[in-house]
Amino acid sequence: MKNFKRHLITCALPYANGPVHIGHLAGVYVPADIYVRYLRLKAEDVMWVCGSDEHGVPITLKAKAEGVTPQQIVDKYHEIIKKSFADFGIGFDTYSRTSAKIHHETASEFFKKLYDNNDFVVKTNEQLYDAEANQFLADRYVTGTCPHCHNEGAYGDQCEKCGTSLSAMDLINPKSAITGNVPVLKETKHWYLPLDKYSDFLEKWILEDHKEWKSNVYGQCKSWIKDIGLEARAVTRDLDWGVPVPIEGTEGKVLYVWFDAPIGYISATKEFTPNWEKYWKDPETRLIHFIGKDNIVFHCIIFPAMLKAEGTYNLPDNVPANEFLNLEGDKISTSRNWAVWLHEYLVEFPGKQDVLRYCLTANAPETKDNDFTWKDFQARNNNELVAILGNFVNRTLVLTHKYYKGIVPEVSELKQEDKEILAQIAGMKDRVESSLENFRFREALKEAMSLARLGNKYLADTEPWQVVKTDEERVKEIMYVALQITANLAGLIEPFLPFTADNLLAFLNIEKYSWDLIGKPDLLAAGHQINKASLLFEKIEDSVVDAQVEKLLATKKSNEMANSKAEPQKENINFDDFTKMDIRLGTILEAEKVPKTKKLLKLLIDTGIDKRTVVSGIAEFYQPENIVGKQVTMLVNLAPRNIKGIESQGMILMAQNADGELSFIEPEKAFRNGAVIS
Ligand code: B3M
Ligand code: ZN
Repeated sequence: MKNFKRHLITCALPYANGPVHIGHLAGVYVPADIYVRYLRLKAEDVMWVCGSDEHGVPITLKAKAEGVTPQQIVDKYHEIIKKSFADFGIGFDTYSRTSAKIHHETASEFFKKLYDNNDFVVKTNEQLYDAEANQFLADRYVTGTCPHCHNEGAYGDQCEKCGTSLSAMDLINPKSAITGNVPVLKETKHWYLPLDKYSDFLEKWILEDHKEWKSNVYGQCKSWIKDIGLEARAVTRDLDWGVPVPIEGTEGKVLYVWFDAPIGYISATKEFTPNWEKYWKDPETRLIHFIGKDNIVFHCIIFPAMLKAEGTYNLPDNVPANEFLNLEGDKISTSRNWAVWLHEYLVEFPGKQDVLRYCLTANAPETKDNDFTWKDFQARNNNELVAILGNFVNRTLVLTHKYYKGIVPEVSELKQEDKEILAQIAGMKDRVESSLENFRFREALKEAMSLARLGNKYLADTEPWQVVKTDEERVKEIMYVALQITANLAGLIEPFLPFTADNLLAFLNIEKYSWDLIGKPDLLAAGHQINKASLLFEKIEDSVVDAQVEKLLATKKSNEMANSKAEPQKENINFDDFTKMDIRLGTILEAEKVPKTKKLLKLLIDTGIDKRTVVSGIAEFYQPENIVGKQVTMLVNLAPRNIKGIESQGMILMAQNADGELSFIEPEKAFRNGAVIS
């Protein structure tokens, strides 16, 4: 690999139409943060930029739904997102936003330059138009049936079910998301970036020169270039929210959000430092984009084609995109509220940022989609952070206070076996480093944790708490070694667990030190005084994670209720048919299970007319002892039927949900038994 002088790291700009969740962290921001922290510890010249993506249709739709302006939406979420990142220690050099003036200027200039160069092609064609709303239906303004998987809720830019990227005209039975109307066709003029012209360049640049890219990224690029084929892409839209097209006579048109958003990386850098050009234009700078897999085509194909056309910028050297993180077996979704929101997590688990960072890294969707479960979260906390890392550090610090009043003991020559233990640290550091250089963060974390495992095993093998009874000199050596391991741990875990590393440095009473010191067997000098310590991690009880699972189940339930479709209506009947049915209120007097059946209860009902027996298939949903005294709705003139040898004289009316669950229909006021329902 080429040796670069400096690094420019970007992270996908999150849409400011909702808060950020664990999927964002795991896919993009935690790996990037680990990488940047590592570079900073190495004292590299690094610039890390991000910001909110404040344009695009989802934002205008959200504003419409809430009855506010798009600006109000982005103002609100920009702050929430920015705070969540800061709270989790995601330390961008700058977090900007694409509604900023400097961004509008930068994106306009960029477009103008390509326009003046004749890099675009202009096309006039028919597009979907909502005549009532007086608006073209770009992207998510239109929904319909996906031509590939027949999902009825596909959007004009993408089908979320099968992942295919679509154009609005591909949809079957398109409908306006504004009025629900069937759109009409209307001519409009747009500017297109002719990606086909860049196909040869992209093929060489990616498929030949960047074979080192992650296989999921390389594979997707290959499929775009070789199988799907590159076509001209419209870079303007008929919308009133975005960067206005900087050409005369284009009122009502803005730049396509995916044209302006990646330029946001440039404007953020420009806003941050007057020296921005060295990060973007000096070939000695290494540009790396951290993104999720749905952004690959934009960062590996479209943005590079834009940069190539513009001509003065560097191209990315790597794009380490991750796959998706699921939550308890289901795709994370903002609209279905199926997510663990960062701002909510912090309220429920205050101070436990590193526990989440740890789980998301240990379980990162690096090569395939992965699942976050609360049980795994608990297990990793209790069995790894508490039992391995926390336990080792705690034992070392407590014993140092107990035996030496917190002073690192003086030792003469270390034993060979101790030297060998300490010598292992440098090897671990090298392996962490090489994993990080290859964007293998799970592997890197595992290797860093192996230092804590080593420390734990060392204490278990040497048993200073036993040896102290017989050989005080030996205990000094053991504690000296354990303390050196602890100090090294503070450095090695910093990229992954920055809050824990800070605590540990404070316990050890030392300043943050640079990466090249890690691996040294004498980081803490004899005679150094350490501070009082507390526990780094605490156990998470079953009840705590159970409550989180319950919360998700409640979400699932309410989604199902919201989404389940009513059955189609039955054929019409006339009024006489209806009046033949005698429906009354009655009260359950007795209830018992019908032996040898799973579903049946035998009920005695006071119908107001008489007391009679009814067999009802509700045993899976109601316990006999809980329903005595309940008032129910009952069809009393249903001809008696024999069920399991019992004569059932009528039928209790029940409501049924999509899962087949049954519910009594109770009157809103307690009327007398026998009251007629009509
Ligand atoms: N806002 C899409 C996303 O959040 C988009 C990323 C832009 S990066 C330039 O998935
Ligand atoms: Zn589909």
